[in-house]
Amino acid sequence: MAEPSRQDAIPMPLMKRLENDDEAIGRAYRRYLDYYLGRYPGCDAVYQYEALAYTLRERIMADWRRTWIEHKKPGTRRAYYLSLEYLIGRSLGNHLLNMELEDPVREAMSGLALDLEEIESAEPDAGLGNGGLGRLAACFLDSCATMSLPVLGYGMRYEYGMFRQRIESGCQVEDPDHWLLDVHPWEIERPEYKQTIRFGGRTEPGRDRKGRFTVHWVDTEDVLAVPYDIPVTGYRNEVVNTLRLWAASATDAFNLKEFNAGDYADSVAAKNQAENITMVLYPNDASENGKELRLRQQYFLTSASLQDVFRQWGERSLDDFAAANVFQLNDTHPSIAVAELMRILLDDKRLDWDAAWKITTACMAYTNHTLLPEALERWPVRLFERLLPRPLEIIYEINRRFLTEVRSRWPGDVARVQRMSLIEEGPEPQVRMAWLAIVGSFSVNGVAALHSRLLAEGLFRDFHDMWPSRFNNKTNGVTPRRWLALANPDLARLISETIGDGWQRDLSRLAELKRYSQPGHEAFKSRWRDIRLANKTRLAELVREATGVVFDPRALLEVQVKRIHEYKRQLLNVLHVIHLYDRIHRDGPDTVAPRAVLFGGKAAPGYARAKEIIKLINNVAAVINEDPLVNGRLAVAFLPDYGVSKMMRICPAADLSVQISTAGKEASGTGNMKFMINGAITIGTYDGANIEILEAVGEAHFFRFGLHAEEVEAMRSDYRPRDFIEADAELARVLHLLECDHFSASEPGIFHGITDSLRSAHDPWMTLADFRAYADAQRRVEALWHDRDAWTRSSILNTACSGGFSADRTIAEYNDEIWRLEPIEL
Ligand code: 26W
Repeated sequence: MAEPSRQDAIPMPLMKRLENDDEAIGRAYRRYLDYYLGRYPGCDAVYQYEALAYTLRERIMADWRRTWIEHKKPGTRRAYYLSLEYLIGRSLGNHLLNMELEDPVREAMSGLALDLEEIESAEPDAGLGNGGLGRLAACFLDSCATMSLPVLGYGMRYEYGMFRQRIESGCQVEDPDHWLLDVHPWEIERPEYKQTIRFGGRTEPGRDRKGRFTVHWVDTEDVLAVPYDIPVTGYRNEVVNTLRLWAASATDAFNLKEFNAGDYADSVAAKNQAENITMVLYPNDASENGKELRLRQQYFLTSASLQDVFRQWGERSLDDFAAANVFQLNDTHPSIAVAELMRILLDDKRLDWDAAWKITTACMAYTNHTLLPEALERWPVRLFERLLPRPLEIIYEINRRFLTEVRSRWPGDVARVQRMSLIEEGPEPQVRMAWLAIVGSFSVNGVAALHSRLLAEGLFRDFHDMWPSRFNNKTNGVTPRRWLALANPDLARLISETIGDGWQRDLSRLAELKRYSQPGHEAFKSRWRDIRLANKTRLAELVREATGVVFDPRALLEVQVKRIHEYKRQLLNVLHVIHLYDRIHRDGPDTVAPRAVLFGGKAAPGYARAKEIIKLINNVAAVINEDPLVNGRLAVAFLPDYGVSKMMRICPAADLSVQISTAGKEASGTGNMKFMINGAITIGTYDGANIEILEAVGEAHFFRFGLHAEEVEAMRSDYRPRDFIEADAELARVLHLLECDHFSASEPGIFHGITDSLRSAHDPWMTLADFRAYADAQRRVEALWHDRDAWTRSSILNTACSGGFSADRTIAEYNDEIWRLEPIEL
């Protein structure tokens, strides 16, 4: 039992807000630099950034405390976002925007002859995520704070975030991202709230004094979880929510045992093993690799967070717990929360099973982010048994009771029972984490309309049969603060001058821009184009510095940036690029519209094919960029180390957003939304949120192509790529160029693995089936590009119709239908 701490006994006093004028800010900055950091004005930019961050942080404190006091009020229902990933990026500019401090800070800095932009770029990206799922978590926190919702983020304080990517001889090379090495001024360590997390050991059944059955989990190896709080400011509403990240630390008891045995070195080694838990983010985004350390991470986050919630709950009656707390599980990664909440209620709080289960299933909600079977988490029962014997027992009991229910609903349906069991039988029995999440939650959602429908009809069908009302859709969204106001300040200013402010909190107001796409608004359109051209010029500089490739800012800029994966079909894009190159050689350079094609994205280090795709892109780029006949009509670049800050430079510049996954495979996509909001037009398949983007902007302003999800599945059993090649001489030539080593003259044969997979009847991504449709759609792109006014009109309409893709809309739906929180009033 936690002893009541002193700080809970004394009420938290309100704090005075600090002065926000440029003089006060300048003084505070110098105080931090000189007296706290011991640096002087000519120091490294990173210390200037650090001093400015502290200056800002102290200006966040008073609001942070006021928000916390509201969250702590006994009647306040709160939600907890449990996620192994938060892809935050930089924070300084975001806080400046939210707190309306851009002007005084810029002034204060220029008073010291410092450049704010330069200082901002010294901040390292907090890259605690792989891709879409992690960035979504960060966008959601931003929206929750902006909407004054009492939501706490719980996550992991990885020492090393997503690896840094370099390109060497066309290949990806990974460097560790030791982001905490320099400075991390945003976090506040709170060791007073540490928790103990148990692993291993065994369970001991017994009876308590009242004769009730008990289980003790004993002989465990314990690890400490130490929380670090990061402020999440709302947009101009004085709300500051909290992201609480856990770091692993060895317990003293653990060390002492070894130390007393006289083995100092072993004790240090054991300490390392404990602290390894939060050492590194796993860089896989689509296939789980079954590593023990990963399961340790999942349980560590989940147990620490749940215990932290109970610490705050204190001795209040558990009858009110479910009315006051709701947990949103970001994919199955934290789904062990179902068993852990049961464990706490049964073993620590001494509730009986039915009472505990009632609370658990009233508190948990699960979001699925992928249909790919290889991404579905399963853990070997044997591993579970060794690492988490008590939670496993609880899972067995959940399963026993659940299957009894299935059997009574469908008597004799043995196959159904096998399909639905939380334990997959076989030579190596496995725990199915998605099933655990569904059984233990009152809400299960997908992240776009198509995805949610496919879940209900496919992967989760049996569960949908059983509990149809549990399933729902929450189409993803992105925060317009970061992705428009911050990333594209010139466009943001034009929008505010045209329709007024307010769109930052109510993105549907962008619809007022529609009329400016009509004839008669030539001044607006020409400003729109000028801003986009300036953004493209800036991006071209970045591309040239990073790759040496020269992009003409006036060329059509086509962008595909996202994790490298076969289902996302970067290969289809490459095939088309080769086709453009072939057209230039056959018909002459003047027959194609001038284009710049930008790729970016990381490959999971163990995903060999994804790495080959990066190599292919770089080889194709090298040949095309060097070809004198091409002469700049077509330029291709792979921008290394794609991440949040790179995207903030990229999405305001793109003309064409490439979203070409095999239909039915991309759960939602969120990059597609960032491009749309900034006025790019999408070329895309009928997949994920593309469908909703198309519906919002209209067929005329979206280049749709390719098979639908149903057509893909119908064709799969009889997919004959040869037929497509034989029917399409242009496709045949593209494949020939690849196979005759035109792009691999000094490394013959290196791309045969890729071309063989494209030619295979078993290619799961059916890339060649969509080639012709894609090339035709790209012809439509060219035609529209030649009509400058029509393109501008479509571009404006894309922004104007993007209001529904604000994360604020998504969070409003989560709140109305799942969380049911009241906004706090300050
Ligand atoms: C177990 C390893 C692992 C790690 C991460 C498996 C799967 C994941 C994520 C589900 C990958 C991911 O980021 N999914 C993306 O989530 C986005 C936010 O909902 C969607 O927009 C993307 O379509 C989806 O691919």
